[in-house]
Amino acid sequence: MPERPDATPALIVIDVQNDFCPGGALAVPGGDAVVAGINALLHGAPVRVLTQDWHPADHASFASQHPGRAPMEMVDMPYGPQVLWPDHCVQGSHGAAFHADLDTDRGDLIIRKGFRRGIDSYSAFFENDRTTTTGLDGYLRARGVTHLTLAGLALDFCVNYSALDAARLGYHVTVRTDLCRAIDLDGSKAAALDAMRAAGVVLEG
Ligand code: VGL
Ligand code: ZN
Repeated sequence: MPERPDATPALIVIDVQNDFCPGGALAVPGGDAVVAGINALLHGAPVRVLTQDWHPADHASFASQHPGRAPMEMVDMPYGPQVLWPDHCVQGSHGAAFHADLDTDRGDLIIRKGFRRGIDSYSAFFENDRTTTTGLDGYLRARGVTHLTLAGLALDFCVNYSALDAARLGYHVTVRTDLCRAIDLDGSKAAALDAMRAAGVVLEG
């Protein structure tokens, strides 16, 4: 993406939802600790996007849909390997709602993802087939956005995939690691940090 003199930065807040916070169905350790810092960022950013993991109750990423399989096991989907998760962020449920203290009123746009039964969507930009778009790239381009700051949950899944896609799309990407928390499944946190660094993502915090 060409550099513009009026380069507009956007804040992308990833999946700060009840199910990823302590007590939730797919709780990320310390997930709720990011809320206050993200609220502070929301007050300063010119463009503010929130993402919301938003699955039908029979979503194919749920272990409950695969008889004999348990959460955190891997399966092969038509689009590649997929972790099986506990049921989480079911559309309209309390678990899918944003953390009550997150200042969602500050958001310009909410991108919901993972709403197609057969395909998971970690990234804010593309579903896990890496080609089905969420529409976010078009929105950001239309608003002249060139620089992104990402924060939220989980560092090693949705933040990581979003940051890698954003870098691939040509955005300048900063991840506020102090305002993220990781699931850390089989070394996934270290792998995510390495992958983001290798893609030119700036890790801050
Ligand atoms: C996420 C696993 C499944 C995330 C979403 O927000 O990182 N992780 N769905
Ligand atoms: Zn999910």
